[in-house]
Amino acid sequence: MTDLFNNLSRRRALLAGAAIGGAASALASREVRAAAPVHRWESSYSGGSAAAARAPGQPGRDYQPTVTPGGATLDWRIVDGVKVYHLVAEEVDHEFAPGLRALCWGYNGRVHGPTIEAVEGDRVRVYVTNKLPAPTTVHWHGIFLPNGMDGVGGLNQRSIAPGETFRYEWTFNQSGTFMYHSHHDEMTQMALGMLGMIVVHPRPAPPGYRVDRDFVIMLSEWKIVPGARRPDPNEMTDFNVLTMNAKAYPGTAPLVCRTGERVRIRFGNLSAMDHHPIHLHGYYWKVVATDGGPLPVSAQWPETTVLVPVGSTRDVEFVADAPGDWAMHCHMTHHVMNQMGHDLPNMIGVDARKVGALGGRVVRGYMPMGQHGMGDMAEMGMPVPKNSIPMVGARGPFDAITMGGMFTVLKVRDEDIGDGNQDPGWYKHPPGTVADLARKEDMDRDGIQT
Ligand SMILES: [Cu+2]
Repeated sequence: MTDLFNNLSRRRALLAGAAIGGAASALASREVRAAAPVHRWESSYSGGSAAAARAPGQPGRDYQPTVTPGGATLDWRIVDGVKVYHLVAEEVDHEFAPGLRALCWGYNGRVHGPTIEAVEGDRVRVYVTNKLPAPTTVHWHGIFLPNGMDGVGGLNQRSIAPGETFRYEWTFNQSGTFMYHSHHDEMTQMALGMLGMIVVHPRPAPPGYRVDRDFVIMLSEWKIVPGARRPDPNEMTDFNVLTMNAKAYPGTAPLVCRTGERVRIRFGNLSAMDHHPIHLHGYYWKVVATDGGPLPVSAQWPETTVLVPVGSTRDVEFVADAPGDWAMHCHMTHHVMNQMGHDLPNMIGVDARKVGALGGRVVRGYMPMGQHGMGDMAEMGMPVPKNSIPMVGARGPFDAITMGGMFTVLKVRDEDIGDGNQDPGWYKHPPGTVADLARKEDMDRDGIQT
């Protein structure tokens, strides 16, 4: 018993010593790291000084700029070797898709805010002006910075009152895909759209880092009651507008690239409650990084669907070697619907025409589920209430595309696509490569009886 007690005491003493020693050595290593180049795999503290900063990274020379389809990249200017950015938090009348607008909260006239792009070693100063009627802050998700720059209202700073401008400043001592968002009244402000992406390019770029197309996509979810002017931040489960860069299909921008190009897509997810498994048709990609940094090559894994959990980023890479129009979407089927009412009665197999007429007399604009499913609605071009979008459906090159929400198209073309910012239209399939009515002689030959 005494031995056991002694052992425990000694163990506690050892642990205590280890903790003190550990803290001291951690501090020491931080100082060493401040002077030496930081290894990309290690955590590092950028410190409050500009000592570790390098000359501001320049597009073209130090990095290939990213593209945020349907969005934008934040402008900056250099003042005395520091990259200066300005975010203005404000109300924005935002279009999610043709026919659906809502008064959201965003940055610089956009929902979501523009992508902040920088290079490892950049000293950055971000001014945040609050033009909202409520206090706000900005948190820089995944970024190593001095604690007082972390942006958690009340904990790291006082909140930015309406009309005030705050200054945030740090040195990027890491590279990767990160995010920013309000960290004051998070539930309300994030549900209204106060999110954005951050991309920090490595310097120097390691072998294989440069790609031909580097896309940035923020995933989020909203509750917008058909006809309402504002998203409802109180919703916890029943989201009805699912977006990529705050656009719902058919409002999403396509990803355009040329056959053979190397492509990276950086996904971030700041949805309130849902993770999104994003699936690309026609390819597999490699998951190469998270918001914790790049994965060693030996740890990268191939997938056709990458799960992007809430509060995370995932970078995927592939070679776009197959021309065509390839669907890319969240694989949760309710996340590719628009303004779906989830308390609809199940009408599969029911003659919906009679019920629809009855319902229309009681509730104006009543829309039952189709007798054969939701595809009926896309086919019929169902009328929808003012300021709302059909649950499914956009016109495709063949007939209705019965998907909405978190859906877009990767358009890979053999021909010149310019800077890739123009939609090249629908893919023109080589003759004989499109699924179509089976010919009788083929079915006879193959023993297919119908
Ligand atoms: Cu989803």
